[in-house]
Parts: sequence; structure tokens; C-alpha cells
Amino acid sequence: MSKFKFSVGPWNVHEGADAFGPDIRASIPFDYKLKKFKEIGFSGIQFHDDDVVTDMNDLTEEQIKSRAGELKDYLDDLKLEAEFVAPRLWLDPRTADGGFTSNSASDREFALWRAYRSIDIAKQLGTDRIVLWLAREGTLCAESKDPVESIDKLRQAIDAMLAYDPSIKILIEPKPNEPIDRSFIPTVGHVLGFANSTSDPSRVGALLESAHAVLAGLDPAFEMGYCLVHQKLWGVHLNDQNSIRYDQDKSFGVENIRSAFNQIKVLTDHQYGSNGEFVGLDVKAMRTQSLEKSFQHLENSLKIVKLLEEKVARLDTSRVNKYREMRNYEALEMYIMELLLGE
Ligand code: 3MF
Ligand code: MG
Ligand code: MG
Repeated sequence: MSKFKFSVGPWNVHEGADAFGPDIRASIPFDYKLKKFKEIGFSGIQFHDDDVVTDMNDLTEEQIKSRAGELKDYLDDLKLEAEFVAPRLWLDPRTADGGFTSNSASDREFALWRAYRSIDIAKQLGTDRIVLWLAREGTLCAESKDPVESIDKLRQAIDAMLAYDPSIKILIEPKPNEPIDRSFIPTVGHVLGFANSTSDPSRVGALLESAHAVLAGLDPAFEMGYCLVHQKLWGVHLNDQNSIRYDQDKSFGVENIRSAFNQIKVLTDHQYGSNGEFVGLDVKAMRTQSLEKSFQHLENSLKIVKLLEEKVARLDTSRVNKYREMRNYEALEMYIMELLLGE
């Protein structure tokens, strides 16, 4: 039994396209995904705005709200909760140069319209959490945007969202690069500093994705710790990443098992989840995977989290403390390795 409740987004089950090749698996219907998520052990669902209302750009505000309301009924039937809504600000041609930091005023207006609609959708789904993965808020050409002015544009957009609805919370999910070269908010340290410049820092926090920290050359467990000390770890995307390469979204723990253990340890030791937070996954199946096995990476990731929870529970803290007092970190490290390797 896990201490945590788990969430996942529909994009975790996908058709297998990558930057160099097209879809390789058939699409799995949205309602089937939701049922299957529930069956596997998820109780929360993460949504992009257009996962909820697919053709939202062509609809009025009222139509968008009523479509979101229909999904809420379906979630209630399945006993699933919406964790958050994230505006998908990277697909539309109007977000090619970024959303909130685009050099085009009308594109920035479009991005804000999507952000407001995401808030409307979130309220209909019964969540107050808005996630901003700032996908294209950065540069492909370093001189294309002034960093000071751009970060100020970002702040203005977030202030506008905070003012639009006084009950929402904004979780910024940082990533240092991909699809852009240089991100304006690359790490959770940046998120927390930036949060303090907004009109209501108490409503701006972080969502830490393991692989995004690895891409920044950092250890996700320590990035989580940094947020926890500020009471700003409001969401996580557990997954894994082999070093500083293309964005991989591998199953949790498959590359960096010791860091994965330390992620589960820091979350457990510091009562992550006690304010209702979900442990979210953000994992992608390999492109080689068959359609029938489209959910296997999710089952594997959950299993690895649970196995690591057992390891954390078995950790003898008095032994750890003894090694700390003796300053025998070689012995401490070996104890951890034996625990992980099943000795
Ligand atoms: C990209 C991501 C995103 C976000 C998602 C929700 C598509 O690396 O991690 O997944 O997690 O948009 O914020
Ligand atoms: Mg990611
Ligand atoms: Mg993510």
C-alpha cells in the first residue's frame, strides 16, 4: 500500500511520434484512457485545456465552460479527480515565438485568453490548480528577446491570471531547454525567486519534474527539498532521464535509481501529500512499444514508486544517524547500496 495518491495526464499514453518520425501507434480514445488510468491505480487526472475541450479556439467562453462541465460529470462517475489544468501554449502557430513572452502583442493576447479559459475549465472541473509549463517562454535566438523585459511580460501575465480569479494557485513547471534553447525560468530556484515578484507570492509555487531537473544538471531529490523547505512543492512529475540529452520522460527510476530512492525519501520524510497533493507521473512509452502495451510504462513507474516506498520504510534511521555521527559516509553509502540492491 502506498502513502500517496497518484495522478497522470492523458498525453502519457500516446501515438509514439518523435522529432524524427511520425505516429506509430493508433490513438486510444480519451474515455478509454481515463477508465484504464483508474483501473491501474490513479485517482487524479492532469489536463491540458484542450484535452478537456478539444476545439476550444473556435468556441465561446460559455460553450467552453459547459463542455468542461460535461467532463466533470464523467469524472465524478468514474470517481476521478482533476488535479490541474495547464494551457497548452506550444501547439498553435500563434505561440511559435512563445505565449506570454512573444514579441507579438496579439499572440500574447491569445496566450492570455487561453490562460483565462484554462482557469474557467479548472473551476468547472473542481480544481484551483493551474500548471504553467513555460514551453516556449525563452529564445531560439539569444538576441530575439530582452531577458529583463521578457520576464517582466511573464510577471504581468501571471499577475493578470491571479487577478482574474482570486482562488486559483499557479504551479510553474520549469524546464531549462527544449523546445527552446534558453528558458527564462529554467529551474525551481528561478520559480521561487520569480514568485516573489508577482502580486501574490502565496499563490505561486512549483511543480518539479524529475527529468527537467536532470536536464538542468541537478538532482531532482534536492530540487524537491529546496521547494519543500519553502512549502512550495505543490506538484511533481516523476519520471527519469539519461543525462543531458533530448527530453526522454522515461519510466520513474529506470536510469537513476539512487536519485529515485532519494526523491521518494524526501517526499516521504517531509509529508508531501499532506495538503492533498498528488504524486504525478509524466512518462512516455518508448516508440518501439506495441499498441497493446501502451500503459505498461505507467504500471512500471507505479510499481517502482511503491518498491522504493518499501525501501524507504525499511531504512534504519538509527543506523544512518550513527554513520552520520561517526562521519563514516563510505559506510553510509554502502548501507544505501545494499538496501537498494537487496542485500
Ligand atoms: C514537457 C512536460 C509537459 C508538461 C505538461 C503539463 C507535455 O516536458 O513536462 O508535458 O508536464 O504540459 O504541465
Ligand atoms: Mg517533461
Ligand atoms: Mg511535465
